[in-house]
Amino acid sequence: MTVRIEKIRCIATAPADIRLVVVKVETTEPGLYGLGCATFTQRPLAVIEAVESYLDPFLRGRDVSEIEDIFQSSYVSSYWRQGPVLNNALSGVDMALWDIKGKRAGMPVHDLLGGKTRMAAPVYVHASGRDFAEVTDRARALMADGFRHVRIQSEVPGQSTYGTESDLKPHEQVNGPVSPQNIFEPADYARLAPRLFEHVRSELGDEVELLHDIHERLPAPLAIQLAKDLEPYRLFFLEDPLPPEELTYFRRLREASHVPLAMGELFTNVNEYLPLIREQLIDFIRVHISDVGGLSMARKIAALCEFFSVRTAWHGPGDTSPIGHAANLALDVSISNFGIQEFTVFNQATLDVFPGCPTLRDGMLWPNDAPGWGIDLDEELAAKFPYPEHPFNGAWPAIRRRDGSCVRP
Ligand code: GCO
Ligand code: MG
Repeated sequence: MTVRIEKIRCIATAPADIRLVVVKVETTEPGLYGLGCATFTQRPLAVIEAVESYLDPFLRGRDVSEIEDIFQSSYVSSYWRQGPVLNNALSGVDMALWDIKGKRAGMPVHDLLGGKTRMAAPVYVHASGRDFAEVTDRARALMADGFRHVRIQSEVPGQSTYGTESDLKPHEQVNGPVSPQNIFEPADYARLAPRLFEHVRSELGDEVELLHDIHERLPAPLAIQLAKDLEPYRLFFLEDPLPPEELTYFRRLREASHVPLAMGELFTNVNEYLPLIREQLIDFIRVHISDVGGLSMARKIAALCEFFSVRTAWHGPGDTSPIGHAANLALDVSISNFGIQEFTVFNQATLDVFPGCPTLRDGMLWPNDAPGWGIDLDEELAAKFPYPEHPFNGAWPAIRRRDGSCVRP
């Protein structure tokens, strides 16, 4: 019997104080529903509006089995397309439909995708600190916990440095003159980062895999200089060296340095990642799966990358719901060109709100074998973690240079 979409709605929750958006697709079959990640933490209310005011009326009554056609028809239903708001809305529905398909088939999503190519996905986690010694200590503690891949970031003294405690918090509204809270000077950071790597390598040896995220904060010539300066330290990868606005510069970066490059958490449009993959200008694709439109889109990207020897490193920050992490993981364990998985450890409240989360053991993330994502959402509990108070609903305040000009991103 045909099972149809009855209603599509959003659940807004913040069990780790980070705004998450989860889409629930309810069906005509009693008790059968699917969950999808639609988290765009800087603009969550816009995504909720896109889902509930546009996709819900557009898709009610559709046969839940037709995932690809639902994706294609929703995608063009706005005529203008491929931005983060609409892609996240699409992703919420798309992942929920994969969840439903898995539940109907009695299979986990990784089985629907062809079955396991590995038991679990090695992950990298973050070690950051105020100075080199603190970063080293934290990395050492993570290694003792079984992690073999660690991203290291150190604070530029007196500046707001990405990936460290000093980074401007979303709730800190700094609109006045530059201050230690919001200042960032790219050249100071670009001089510091190689010294951090020299220190950490000499302390921790060669076996641990080290990663680093520039977070698009450097003008292109400085990004090239940093990529060259980091070469002696054998990085697993250097992440997001340039912003999406400067993709034409990748060719020069590639010619100048052999550091493995990972790129793409900000990508939303196929014409951003396609040239980089086709020309083998990057080594790892790290799009945020909900920002490119969901699992249907990401699995095509993974397949495309396989033929160009580009490996995956799906974006896995705290602003990904456990459903989004499960989608990352379903691909990780079912494709051949998996590279590494970024992971942010779930806090207890998240584990309680989302029963069935994948588990972490021996530096790897292990999927469960329950049908669909194998993850549920306790709506009553989720309601106990509303979005925290915030002057502009999660949007980021500006980071500025000494002269007051705005730094990307
Ligand atoms: C990462 C990312 C995140 C992003 C965040 C934006 O590599 O994990 O850079 O820290 O900044 O996901 O909302
Ligand atoms: Mg990043």
